[in-house]
Amino acid sequence: MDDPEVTCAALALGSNLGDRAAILQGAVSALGRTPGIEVLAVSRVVETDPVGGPEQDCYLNAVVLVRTNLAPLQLLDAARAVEQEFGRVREVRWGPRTLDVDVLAIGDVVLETERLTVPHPRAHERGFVLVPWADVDPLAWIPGHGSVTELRDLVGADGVRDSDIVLVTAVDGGR
Ligand code: A4P
Ligand code: MG
Repeated sequence: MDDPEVTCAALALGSNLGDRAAILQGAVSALGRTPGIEVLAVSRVVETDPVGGPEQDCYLNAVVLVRTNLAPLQLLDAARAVEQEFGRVREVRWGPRTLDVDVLAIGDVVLETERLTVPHPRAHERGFVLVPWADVDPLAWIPGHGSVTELRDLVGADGVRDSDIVLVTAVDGGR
């Protein structure tokens, strides 16, 4: 952590198409293989009712904490590269997807550009984000909105259920 450009970031994973658990685990591993990203921890996996969009199946959601020396837009590009690896096709906004990787927060960075808004503009109001985020980082803070744990308690966990799926930070560690 001597490098002043290294920051911690939180990424949200969501999947509601295909082998959702395998896809989430593959995404964690792919993030860990990305140069400039180190996976620090992964939340428990929750099964969640879809929010918005067309009628669609339930999601699995999780939150990953990483340490990175990538600039914010590079981190977004890395997230999108991982989505692509799992065949993500964007057709309908908020529609079903094999994998969604969103940037929730990057340290205390606040920025709004055409391609990237940080913190994620809807993270503070979504149980499917706040429940796993508070689980993996109870002291997390969303700039401009407050404590993730307090926001989770405020928003509640309607439509968010525990699953027995456990993700690990590295499945192919050392290989
Ligand atoms: N973008 C801007 N800021 C960010 C950011 N912080 N992280 C831009 C990621 N992307 C960001 O995203 C649309 C555009 O947002 C991109 O061009 C990117 O440059 P997308 O991933 O292409 O499309 P999307 O995910 O369908 O749209 P959006 O608005 O990101 O949707 P959300 O807010 O991610 O919601 N219900 C449950 N239960 N679980 C879910 O995971 N996910 C969604 C998607 C809806 N309902 C859900 C879930
Ligand atoms: Mg998205």
